[in-house]
Amino acid sequence: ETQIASILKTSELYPIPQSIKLSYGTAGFRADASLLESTVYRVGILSSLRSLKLNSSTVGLMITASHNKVSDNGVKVSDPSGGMLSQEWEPFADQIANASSPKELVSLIKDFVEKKEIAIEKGGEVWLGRDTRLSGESLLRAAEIGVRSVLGSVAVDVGVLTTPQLHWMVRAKNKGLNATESDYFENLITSFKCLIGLIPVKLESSKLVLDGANGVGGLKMEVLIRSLSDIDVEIRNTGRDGGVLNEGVGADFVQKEKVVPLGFGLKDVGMRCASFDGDADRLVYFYIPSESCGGDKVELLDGDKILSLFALFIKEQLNIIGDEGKKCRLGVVQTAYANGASTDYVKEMGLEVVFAKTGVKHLHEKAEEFDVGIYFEANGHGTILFSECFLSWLVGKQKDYSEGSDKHNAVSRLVAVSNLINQAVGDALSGLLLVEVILQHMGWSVQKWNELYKDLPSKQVKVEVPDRTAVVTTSEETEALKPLGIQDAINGEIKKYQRGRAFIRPSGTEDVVRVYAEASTQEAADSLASSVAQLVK
Ligand code: 16G
Ligand code: ZN
Repeated sequence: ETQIASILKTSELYPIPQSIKLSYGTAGFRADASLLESTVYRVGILSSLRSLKLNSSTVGLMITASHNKVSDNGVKVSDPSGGMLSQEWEPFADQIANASSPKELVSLIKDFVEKKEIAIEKGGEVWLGRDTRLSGESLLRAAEIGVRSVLGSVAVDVGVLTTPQLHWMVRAKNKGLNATESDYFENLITSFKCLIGLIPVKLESSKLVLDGANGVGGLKMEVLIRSLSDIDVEIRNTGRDGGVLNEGVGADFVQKEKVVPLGFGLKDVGMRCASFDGDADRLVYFYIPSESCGGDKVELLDGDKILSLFALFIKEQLNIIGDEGKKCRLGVVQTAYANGASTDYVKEMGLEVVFAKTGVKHLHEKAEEFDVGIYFEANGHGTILFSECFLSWLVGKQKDYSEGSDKHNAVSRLVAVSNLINQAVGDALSGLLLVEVILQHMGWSVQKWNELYKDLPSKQVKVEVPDRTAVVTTSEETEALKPLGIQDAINGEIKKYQRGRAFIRPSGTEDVVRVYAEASTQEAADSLASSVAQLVK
């Protein structure tokens, strides 16, 4: 009874705004920041319950709207594993976020607690992080009040962080490891240095120019590079020079528009450049090919290219280990958005490729089925997962092989990669360090890396429709099952183009249907995209 009173009382502080319908969607709630206090408060309650359900393990609550505009904000939950909130709990998240009165809220919670047999006595623990958005401060207070309104639960403000830092810290905490932000940095520094130390022929490395999207990632990178030699990074768009978060900058902008972010131009022709998104869970690389292109078009190295580089490096180490290394099931997970040329490339390397629905939680799940599973979305979100079993095999081999032998070095590299790469979730900081060390290992420039394969020209458009749920796709989103007949019509268009491929899917984050098309020339891809868009209208 006191529990119910507690929630009734705090929920009066956070009335739900009129006329807003929220959905947890692909990766949490997002809306104009001014509308979100009641939502974040309620997600605070959910996080406490999630912690309680899992024996008071630590749960993470992140306040960010990622690559979206600065006036937006959002909230998402990290499960104790460091992965995304279990999808089983998403409907409950939707229900309570939309509950129209304190009474309805309390009754939904009561039913859920009974159904899931959650014991409220012990108290849960929730770690709260936020990105650099100013609206994050008051939203964080709302989250704290939500967490604490579940009696006995504690809220820990872990400050301004990247999304992947919070996921990493939650994962480490629940594994009983050191889990502060400085432990995160320490871990990156140690494993990076280890990989650098294992480079066979070390050349002088060239400068990298980083676009921090005027967000949290650039700031954290500044801290990180203070402790790193062997890498020369110039960071632009830190947000301190008056730039606005995600406005004309960042990984999402560069990947979608294929033009340079603000602060980059002719002076950077040929330089190796990279962009983070607003909460630093996405990474893309690019370079400006030549002055003759006007200095604003970029050659993009997207998530698919990063994935290909990682796959190549890991495969090389397994080959060095020899027959025993070949037993490792190395696989790749992509989405329908992956450039067809990248899929061909990893298949030719002899790797297994599987497809997942858009959204990190779907890729992550499929990558867990391999000994080493590499997943990436073309937009730059991805990571590498090592199975426990394979990792302990590697650690055992480190003892068997003699120190300094090729096999010992290869095994040590793989162990270091497993520490460097964030296994909770895709992480722009750790991904960047891994790209940098692999390029140094290979002795490659960004241009050389780009030549692994040539992207097929592609085009994306969005179509506004009265009801996007009318479009239903197969589980891999490569084909539309509904509206009836539309897939046949799409296939009819595809047939007209050399290397043509196209699909439609309802967005998980916006009220639109997305169209993707690729073909052998840019003109053909554009034209295929527009004819498919016509079919959707
Ligand atoms: C979310 C997803 C991203 C996905 C995008 C698709 C996470 C952390 N983020 O931003 O991976 O690519 O949604 O958006 O899962 P869409 O459904 O609107 O195309
Ligand atoms: Zn993001």
